[in-house]
Amino acid sequence: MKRSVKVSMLTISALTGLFVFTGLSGVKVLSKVASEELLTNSSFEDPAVADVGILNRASPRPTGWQMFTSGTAELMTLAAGLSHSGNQAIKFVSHGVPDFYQGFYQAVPVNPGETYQFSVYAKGDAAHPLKNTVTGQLSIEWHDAGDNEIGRLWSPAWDATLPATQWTKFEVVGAAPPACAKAHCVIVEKGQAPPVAGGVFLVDDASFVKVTE
Ligand SMILES: [Ca+2]
Repeated sequence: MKRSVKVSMLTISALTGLFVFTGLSGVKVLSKVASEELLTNSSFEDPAVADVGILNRASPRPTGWQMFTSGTAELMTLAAGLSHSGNQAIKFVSHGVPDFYQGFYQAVPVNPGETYQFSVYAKGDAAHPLKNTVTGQLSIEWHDAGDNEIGRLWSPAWDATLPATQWTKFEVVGAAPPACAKAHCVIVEKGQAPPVAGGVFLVDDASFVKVTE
């Protein structure tokens, strides 16, 4: 009698174990879907460059990303050997021109009402620190099907206090508004007055993912 009870307890326990295991496995699959990377070339490894960190304006642009500037030269380049992961990062070098800006963006299809997170890792350069008004920042610009901007979210900015000895993660999270068709994931450097030329920061491992509750 006693023995039979014990066996049936074990059976229940085994079934419970199986149920938990299946549940965990289900959660794992869900979280994998939720964190699917929506950016192309998010680690800036394509194309591979031989540059070892010295600014080279002739260096190729990163595949999948669009560059923009306020009219100044593009002081942004793929840099090898200075990465957060892989071998390459993007190196931004500041201008001394008041109100300059320069950056990269990638356009990604999104669904209205869904929440998305855009993040990057950034790092300073001890030999070429950012000075005065020079900052870096992320934004998500929501666009409708006609490519009109219908909203914009900003991450915290980084400035002269950005650590040069470790990578710091920056992120911005928000829901795509009604009628939204695309998100522009923007990494920008800005300087008001007076910015100081020659300050450097690196950016690597950009990520744009759908966030599930
Ligand atoms: Ca990389």
